[in-house]
Amino acid sequence: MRRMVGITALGVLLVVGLTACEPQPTNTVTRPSSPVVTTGSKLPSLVGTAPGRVVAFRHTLVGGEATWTQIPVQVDERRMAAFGYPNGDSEPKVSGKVYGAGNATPAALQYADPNTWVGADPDPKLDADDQVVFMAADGGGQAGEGSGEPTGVVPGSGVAVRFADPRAEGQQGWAYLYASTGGLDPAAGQDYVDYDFVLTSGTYKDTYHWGTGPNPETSRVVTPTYRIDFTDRWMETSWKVLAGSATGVDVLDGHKNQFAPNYCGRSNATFAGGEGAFVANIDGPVRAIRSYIGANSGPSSQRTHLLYRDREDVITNLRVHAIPAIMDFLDYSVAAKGMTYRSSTVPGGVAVDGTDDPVGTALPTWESLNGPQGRIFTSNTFSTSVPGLAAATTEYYRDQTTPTDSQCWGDTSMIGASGAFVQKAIPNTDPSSSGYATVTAKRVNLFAAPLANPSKIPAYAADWSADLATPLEVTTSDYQP
Ligand SMILES: [Ca+2]
Ligand SMILES: [Ca+2]
Ligand SMILES: [Ca+2]
Ligand SMILES: [Ca+2]
Repeated sequence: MRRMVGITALGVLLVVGLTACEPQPTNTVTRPSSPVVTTGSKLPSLVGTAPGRVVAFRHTLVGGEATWTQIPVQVDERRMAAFGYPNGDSEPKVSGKVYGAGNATPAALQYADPNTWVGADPDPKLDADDQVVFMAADGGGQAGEGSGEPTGVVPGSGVAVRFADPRAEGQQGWAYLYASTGGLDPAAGQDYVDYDFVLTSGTYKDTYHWGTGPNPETSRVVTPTYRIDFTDRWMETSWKVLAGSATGVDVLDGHKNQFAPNYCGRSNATFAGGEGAFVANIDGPVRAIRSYIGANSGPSSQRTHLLYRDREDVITNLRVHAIPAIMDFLDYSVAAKGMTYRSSTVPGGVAVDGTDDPVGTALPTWESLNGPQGRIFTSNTFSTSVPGLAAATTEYYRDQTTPTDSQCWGDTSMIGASGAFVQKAIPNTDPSSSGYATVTAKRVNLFAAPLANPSKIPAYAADWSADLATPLEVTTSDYQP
């Protein structure tokens, strides 16, 4: 059809060009764990649509016939909110400040949540700063001329979202976002992630202790691939890989932060024991979001967990006065014994067995644990305005049944403990002081079935971490059927 139009209306010369531009019929991006995240600012024709009416489709040719299939999509609304400060649990609270109280403080763009003091987005429709997310693997090919539109949508409201892999020439896919007429579920009958936020004390707004913790939780995220448990803000204490033949035991002691090895004056336990507040707890079909602030004298320091079907992204925004150094590492549990630790600097691997190993201090680009318990890839990167931070960051590694360094919290051993030690004084990062620096850490954890041939892990993990460093390129355009 498209070629005939070209010949009739535009002449023979254009036929070659149009043939070269034939719509690509399938999604050729091979990043199954990657989300595609865009914002309302790139979807102007959908701005003003109720989030519950934003739906998505893939287009594929089946036997030459255009076929539209609905795919899960999620709108996560965002709003500006002041951080505030906890003036006391009984202090009257207002929406629009993360702590619900406190005098004038800086504001930041936050995920909106009517069940926290951040509150609902003042604009209840899709607006420029709201995020729209679907999984790259759910995309399809490009809908060519004559493909028509899916049923159940507002005619002419479609936006083509193209996502391309900058590491693989020509690998690209598409999804089509639409406003529905009201009869379609944006989840498309799917639910990739299940998040239960459970405070032991009761409902958040009624029972949280903003001024002084702890605030115990039995919260957890479950997907077909993994389960993660959280026992408080900053306390991520259980990882179970559920994919394939993984045994499903809890291999994690904790995701840990300290100023330095063997120094427990500040740790996740003291963060949870100090002041703090939740930003958002969101459980959608595509991802869950768990975001909170408050780490002792950094009351606005923030951690946001973005939990997808196969992967957890942990974003940490340091907002604190000058500190001497910082660590971010994973301490595994005795149940991780029998796994093999590998990294970009130790690709051959060492045994996770409670006996120390010759792992150097060069910071790796990826780390991995693999064994009958499951497979974990992790990537830990920092973006910062502090000069020389990367050069001063080294690998911290301990595999000791009886550790020489204090545990600070958790169990009594350090099993395959591995991560980053920023051995550099960090200037003030608190935006309530002028002239502040920025430090943002991003740790991405991928969970998967045990790999039958673990010698392939270095190649797989290197490719995965290179993908993380080179995100999909996302472009949007109005779709004219
Ligand atoms: Ca908004
Ligand atoms: Ca909105
Ligand atoms: Ca060992
Ligand atoms: Ca431990």
